[in-house]
Amino acid sequence: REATGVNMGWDNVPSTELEINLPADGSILIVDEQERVMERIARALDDVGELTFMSGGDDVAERAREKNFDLIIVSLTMRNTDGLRVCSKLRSFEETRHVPILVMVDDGNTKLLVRALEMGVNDYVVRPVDRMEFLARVKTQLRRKRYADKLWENFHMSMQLATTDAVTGLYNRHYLTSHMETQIQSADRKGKTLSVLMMDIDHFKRVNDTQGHAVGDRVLKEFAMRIGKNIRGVDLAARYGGEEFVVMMPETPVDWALMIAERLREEIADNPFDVGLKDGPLNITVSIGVAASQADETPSQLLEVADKALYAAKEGGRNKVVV
Ligand code: GH3
Ligand code: MG
Ligand code: MG
Ligand code: MG
Repeated sequence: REATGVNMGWDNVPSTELEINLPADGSILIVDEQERVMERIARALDDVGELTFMSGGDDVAERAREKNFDLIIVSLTMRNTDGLRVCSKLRSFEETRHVPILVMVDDGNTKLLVRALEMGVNDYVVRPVDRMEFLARVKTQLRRKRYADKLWENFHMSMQLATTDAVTGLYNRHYLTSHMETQIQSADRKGKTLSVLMMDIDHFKRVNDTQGHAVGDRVLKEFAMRIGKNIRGVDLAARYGGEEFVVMMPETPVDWALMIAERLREEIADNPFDVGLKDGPLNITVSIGVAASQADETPSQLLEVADKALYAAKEGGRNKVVV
């Protein structure tokens, strides 16, 4: 899980109807040194999920880092403190920090229990364990884990919607300009140039008018793919407007950017777009304006220079690159 400013700690997940309705099953890791106890747990949790047993030690946390368990049950005994050590390790790794932990503790061993709770374990049962209570607590933890996973997934999805364009999968304009600001500053500091390409598909309205909007969308998708194939991993491609795209190229002198723009223009003009039309592939061309950053420039100033160059490319007859 990536670190974010949002606290997705499942302890803060409210009990809601949604949570109640979620299925209470999942993969459970059980850490106990006594075979007899393990057998009893296996019987109690028979229908609840996929069970894995380990007898303790440092491999426990390593194993949990590899496999995404939904719950880890750890036995704390008076005999050794290995269980506590396991809990502490689980809480220290990024991959296992959010996995719920349920500890089993001997009656009267409050000291050990308090230490475990302070470490951030989520729930406990006291030995001798009541089977029904145990089952109920396990199911609650599994349900809450499901709910937390769901929230996390939704959060990621909305983050993605906020940064990318649904038609092309490229970054959106807002994401581009917010990153460009820091990129220009970083280029200034290093004494390098940030270059941008501003492109606009030529006569795109004709595509829509003659082939329909759906085909137009397919052209936009294919166009985005062509961009992706012609830029480096460090470059950032964004859909800037309807049929306008911008590529931001860090640490790129303007003549390199010009070369890449020319290569892209040519590739598009020479290879018609196969968008599933029975008349065959469509001829598409693009006009591109190139600009390089100056010290203290804002993203909108830089983009305006690129836009002027793009306008000149259109005026010059389209299917051209102008710097
Ligand atoms: P030019 O060569 O001057 O750029 O001509 P053009 O026809 O490409 O330019 P214009 O700006 O007049 O038209 C752009 C068209 O892009 C108009 C609009 O309907 C279309 N368009 C904008 N966004 C979308 C979209 O998401 N899907 C589709 N299919 N069309 C879009
Ligand atoms: Mg346009
Ligand atoms: Mg236009
Ligand atoms: Mg256009």
